[in-house]
Amino acid sequence: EDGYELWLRYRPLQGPALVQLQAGAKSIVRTGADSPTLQAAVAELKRGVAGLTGREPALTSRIAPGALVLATAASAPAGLALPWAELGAEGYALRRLKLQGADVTVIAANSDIGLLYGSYAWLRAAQTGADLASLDQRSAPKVKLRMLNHWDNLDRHVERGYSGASIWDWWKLPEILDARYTDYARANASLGINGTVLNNVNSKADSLTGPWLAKAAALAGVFRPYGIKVYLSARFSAPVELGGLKKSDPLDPAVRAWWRAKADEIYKTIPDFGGFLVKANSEGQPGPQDYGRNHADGANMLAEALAPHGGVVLWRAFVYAPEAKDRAAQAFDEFQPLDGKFAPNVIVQVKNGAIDFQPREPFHPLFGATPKTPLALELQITKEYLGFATHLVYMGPLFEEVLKADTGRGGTVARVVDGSLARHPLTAVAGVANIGTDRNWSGSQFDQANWYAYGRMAWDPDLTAAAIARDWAAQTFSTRPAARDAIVDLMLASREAVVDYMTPLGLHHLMGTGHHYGPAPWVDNLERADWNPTYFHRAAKDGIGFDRTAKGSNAVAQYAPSVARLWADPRSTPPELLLWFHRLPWDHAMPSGRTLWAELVARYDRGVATVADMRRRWAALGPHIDAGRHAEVSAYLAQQEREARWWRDACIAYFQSVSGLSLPAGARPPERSLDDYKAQRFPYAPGKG
Ligand code: BDP
Repeated sequence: EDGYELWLRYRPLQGPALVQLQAGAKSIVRTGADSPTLQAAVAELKRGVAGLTGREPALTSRIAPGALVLATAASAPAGLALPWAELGAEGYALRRLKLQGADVTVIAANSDIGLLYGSYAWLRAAQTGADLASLDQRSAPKVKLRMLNHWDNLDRHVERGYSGASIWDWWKLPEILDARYTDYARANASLGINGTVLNNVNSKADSLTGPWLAKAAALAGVFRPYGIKVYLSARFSAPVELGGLKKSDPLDPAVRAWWRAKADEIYKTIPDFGGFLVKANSEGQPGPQDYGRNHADGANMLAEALAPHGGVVLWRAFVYAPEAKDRAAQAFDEFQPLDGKFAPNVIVQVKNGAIDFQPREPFHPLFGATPKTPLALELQITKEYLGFATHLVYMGPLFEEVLKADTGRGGTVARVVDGSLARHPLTAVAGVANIGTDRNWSGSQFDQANWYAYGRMAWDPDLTAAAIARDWAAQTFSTRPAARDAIVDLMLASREAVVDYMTPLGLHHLMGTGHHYGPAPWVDNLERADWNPTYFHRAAKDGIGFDRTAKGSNAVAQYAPSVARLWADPRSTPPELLLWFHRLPWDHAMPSGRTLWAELVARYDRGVATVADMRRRWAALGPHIDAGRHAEVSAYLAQQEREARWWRDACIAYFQSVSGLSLPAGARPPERSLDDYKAQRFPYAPGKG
């Protein structure tokens, strides 16, 4: 096995699970009219059952014992009573029941796409050992737009991509449709992902020209049966670059007319086009502020162009200027005052934390602070700051941590994002994809789990990382409970490990310049202060940490009072976030009884030890995993352990050099000198912009 099949492997079941499945999937009955989406559902059920039992069920129209019956509310056979209204437009019910005297399994929904989602859910139940004889499940997505954001350039380089080139073979499109596009759609539909932004947020205007729209339309055609809409990142200055206008001022009528005409053209080519994602006035991208306008002016102009067609604008809040006194505070300062100023088809897309996809950040203070504006949560599935594809880090716990965070403004981040807190009908979640041309799609076997966990949580933000890991491990590696549970334990330990060996105790952005892979806490000479690790950790002889209390930048005051009160005081700040909010002396007493310095060293050590332990646990799983994938993961873990040590040693050597303190008793001295670590250069690291 090489991982290409992802979690849709459908390997033969054994024992009682096999007997049960054989009895419950003898035939497939379609009650409604045929459609490409239904064909996809039937094809997947056939493929899945054939793989799991060795026998492909036939498609018939006769309800007989052991049938799998696909029924929509409109096509439901007589006698089928279900809580249809609760399933909504995309939800499904799976139920074992008696229909016209026959014992059958019903996959029910209000729409064909609901039936497709239900088919995947039923196959998942079959693969993960659910009791099919008493099946009774119901699920509807809590978030409306469940999106992947591809940071794919038109030359197929993927910004922050660690799994090969872009899977969009632009040069050969629109004529040549790679079979991967269909497998991509299947994988996403199996999770409920229903939107994909094809191109990088650092975008080129070319993607909005006729030839490129034709390519996007070809992809949209492949994805349509799977319920996935295509979106594009729009370059704000396109009216100048493509339209020959003098400026792209959002209040200029000529500019507005250009975008309206562009939207009309797009919808002629792609009738169900989703809309635009925009990175504006961020890291050098053009935007409304170039003309003295604000983000709402810019977003609303695009929203006006898309509105007649039902399109939406996802406007990113990832902004920070060199002059800001605290990079973490700027997005809130710029966007919170605009609450209520955005058009109804605009969603502001906010990263999970206020800095930048770090191994750990407190939730972004904008969540809950803009009740009149729907906010999308942007997560980064590709592990730019968490060891690329080589380090095994299961991000489920990171996603869960932010979704469960209580904003102090009436609910958790999940309740902000799913719109229930402020009653927004338009809601979205976005994940920066980790997908590329590698056979295993994600650069490593375990990085598939991050795509999977993202999709499952986008559908249901209340799922736990542990439950998702169980499903994924069973579908991907082994249905034997002991093996599955051992894999899950290893996965669940991995996120805290990376925090420990990279940036413990609330430290952040200590990564090497540009590539963001290895440690470089010493860097202090970049063009912008807020790109320097020294800006973020502020370590010196007298202490370490970024003071975001009233004595410092006061960014903590952007949180709701109940949260701000806790985090403004080092005694009530959880150790995990301590140095994010506070600058403290090295001998500050920690809850563990250690000094801050000793605690820092202990956490770095713990991170390395956890990776060593993950390696041992994986080695013990050898007999349960196919040799190819087992060996591949083992090799990656060996590299991860070596690099966890590198992180630990380089950071400790550096912090020791500024603190002047000796190592706590018994701690292992760094393997090499600080100068050695500093001298390392990585000019050809993958994924840079
Ligand atoms: C940063 C990445 C950069 C992205 C940027 C963004 O390093 O490549 O363009 O985020 O989100 O973390 O726009």
